[in-house]
Amino acid sequence: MFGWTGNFLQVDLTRNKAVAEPYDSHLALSLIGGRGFAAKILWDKLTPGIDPLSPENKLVFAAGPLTGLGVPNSGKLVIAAKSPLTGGYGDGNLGTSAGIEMRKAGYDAVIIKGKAEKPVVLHIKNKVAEFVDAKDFWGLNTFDTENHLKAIYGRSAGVVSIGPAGENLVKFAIISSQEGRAGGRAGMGAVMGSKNLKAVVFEGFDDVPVAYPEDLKELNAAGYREIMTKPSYAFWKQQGTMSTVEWCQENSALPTFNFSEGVFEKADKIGGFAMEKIKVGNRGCPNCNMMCGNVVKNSNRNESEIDYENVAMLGSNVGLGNLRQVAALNRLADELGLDTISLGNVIGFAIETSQKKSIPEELQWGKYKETRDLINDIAYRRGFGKLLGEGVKATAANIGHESADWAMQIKGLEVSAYDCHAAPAMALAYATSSVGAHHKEAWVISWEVKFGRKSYSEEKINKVIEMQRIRGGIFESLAVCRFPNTSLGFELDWYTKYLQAATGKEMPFNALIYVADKTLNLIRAFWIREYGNSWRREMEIPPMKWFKKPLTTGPLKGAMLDLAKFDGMLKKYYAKRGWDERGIPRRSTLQKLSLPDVAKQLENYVTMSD
Ligand code: PTT
Ligand code: SF4
Repeated sequence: MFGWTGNFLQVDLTRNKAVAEPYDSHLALSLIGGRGFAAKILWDKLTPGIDPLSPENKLVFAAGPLTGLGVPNSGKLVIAAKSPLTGGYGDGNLGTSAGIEMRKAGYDAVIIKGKAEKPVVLHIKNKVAEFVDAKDFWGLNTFDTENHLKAIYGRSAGVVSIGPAGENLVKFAIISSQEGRAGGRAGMGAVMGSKNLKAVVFEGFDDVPVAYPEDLKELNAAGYREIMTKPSYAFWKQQGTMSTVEWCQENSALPTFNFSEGVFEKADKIGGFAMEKIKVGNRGCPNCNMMCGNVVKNSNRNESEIDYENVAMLGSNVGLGNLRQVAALNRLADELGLDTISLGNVIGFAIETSQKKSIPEELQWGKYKETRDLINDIAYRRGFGKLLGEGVKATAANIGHESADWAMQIKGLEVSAYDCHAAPAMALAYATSSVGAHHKEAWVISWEVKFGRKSYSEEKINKVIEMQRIRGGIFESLAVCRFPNTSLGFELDWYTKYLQAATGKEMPFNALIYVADKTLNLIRAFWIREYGNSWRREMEIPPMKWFKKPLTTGPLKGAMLDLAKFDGMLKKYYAKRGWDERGIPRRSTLQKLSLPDVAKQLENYVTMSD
C-alpha cells in the first residue's frame, strides 16, 4: 500500500503490551483514515454499554493518508473514544507533530485499552513501545508535562498529554499538545486520565511509502504557494479566527450572558482589533503556513494563544470584557486541560443559575478572580466545581428548577460559540453534529446570515448536509485542517490530487462524499447502539432558552426559534439522510453505504425501519 502504513498499534495498558495489527487496503480505501478509521475501530472493537471511564473504553489516535507527507495543513490528529460527557461517539482534531511521528513510527492509528496500575507515559519509538513510570509527571500541567518530556526525548518528539482536569476525570477534559493545541472536547482527556495515562510520546524515523514522491513534492510546494495568493491570507495571519468576534457582534450571534443575548457591550474590547494591540506572535500546527494561533500577553504577563471560541466563551458568555484577563483564563484552561467551550458554558450556566437564586452560591457576570477560582475548582473537583465538572447537562439535572432550559447543550455536549436565537440552520448543525453541539461539521451561520435568517427552508437543510459531508466527513477522515478551504478558499480538488500522489489511487470527489456519508452513518449507528430504544428525536432539540426567551437587545431584539418549525426541519433533515423519524438510519440506507453488517448488528439494539 502507498500512503498508508497498513498498520495499527494495539496497546493494552493493563498488561503492558503493544502489538501491531496489520489491516488491508479495503479498509483504507473505504474509510480513508482519521475519523473514518476511528469510527470503524470503535464500532468493531468497543463493547456496547461500557462505562466510558472504565478500562474497557478504547482511546484511538488516528492519522490520515496525508499525515507526515508535508501536505499543507496536514499536521492534525483525530482522537476518539466513547465520550464520558455524552455517552456517544466523541472525537476531536488536534494540531500536533505527534500524528506525524506516529506515522513515521509505522502506524496509521494507535488504539489504547485497559488501565495502567500506576500512572504511565506511553513512549512509542518506531516499532518499540515502552511504558514509563509517570510519577514525576502526574499532577503537572500540560505545558510542564510536555516540556519535561521533550527535555528527555528531544524537541522533535511528538507529545500529547493531559493536565489535572484529565487526571481528575472532569468530563470535558481535553488532550493537549504544543502549548495551545487542544482536542477532544467531549472528554477525551478524561478517558486518558481514567487509564492512568499521563502522556504519549511518539518518535518515528521511517518514511511513509508514497506512490509518486516527486509529484507530491511539487504539489506540496505549489499548494503552499497557492494558499499565500488567497486574498484573505494576510488578514488571516493578522487575526486568525479572532475577527469572528466583530462578525458575531454585528450579526447578533456573539454568545453573551450564557447565550441569553447575541451582542455584548464590550465586544470591541475582546475582538480581533483589540487582540492585535496585545499580540506578540503567531503559533500553530506543523506543516502550516497560515498559522492562526494568536499569541498575546495576558494579564499575568505570560503568553496565551487565543482563538475566537475561547474568547467568546470565556469573555462575552461569562460577561468578561477585558481581553488580557480572558487570555489568562484561556491559558489556565490550556494548562489544566479543560475544554474552553464547555468551560465557558458551565460557568455561564452557574452564574445564571445563581442570579436566578436556584443555587446558594453567589456568582456574578464578569468577575475575573471569581471565574479563575471556579476554573481551578472545576479542574480539581472542589466544592461546586465538582458538580460543574460533570458538564452542564448533568449539573442541571442535579439542580432542577427547570435549569435544563438554560443548560446550553445538545446530546450532552455544550454548544460552541454561536448564539442561535436567530439562526435555525446553525441550530440544526449543532443538533445533528456527530459529537454533540459542535460547530466543526457545519459552520453554516455565515452562509445563513447572507441567505436569510428567518426561514426553516429546504435549502438550509441541504447546506447543512453539504457542509457536514465536506467538513465532518472529508476533512476529518483526511485528518487535514479545513481552514485553507473554508476560510481562504483553497479549492477542494487539491485534496484529490494529494490523495492520488500519496496513494496512487484515484479518488474523485464523489467517492470522497460516499466515504463521508459512510463515516457519518457509522458514527450515527454508534450513538444508536449505545442508546438503544431510549434514543429519541427530542435528544436533538436545542436548549429551550432559544425557543422561549427572545433576545432583549441588539438589532434582532425579539428574535427566537420556533419549536414546531425546528422540529419539522429536523424531521426533513432525517428523511434526506435516509433516517427514520427518530433519527435512526434505515436498513436500506446502511445497505446502500455498504454497511449491511452494521444494520444487522444494530437490529439487536433498536427497532429499525426498512
Ligand atoms: C475544537 C475546539 C475549538 S474549535 C476551539 S477554538 W476553533 C477551542 N480551543 C481550545 C483551546 O485552544 N484550548 C482549550 N483548553 N480548549 C479549547 N477548546 C476548543 O476546542 C484548532 C483549530 C480550530 S480553532 C478550529 S475551529 C478548526 N478545527 C478543525 C477541526 O475540527 N477539524 C479539522 N479538520 N480542521 C480544523 N481546523 C481548525 O483547528 P476539538 P487545534 Mg481542536 C487553545 O479539537 O475537540 O474539535 O475542539 O485542535 O490544534 O487546537 O486547532 O475557533
Ligand atoms: Fe493549525 Fe490554524 Fe494552520 Fe489550521 S490554519 S493547520 S488550525 S495553525
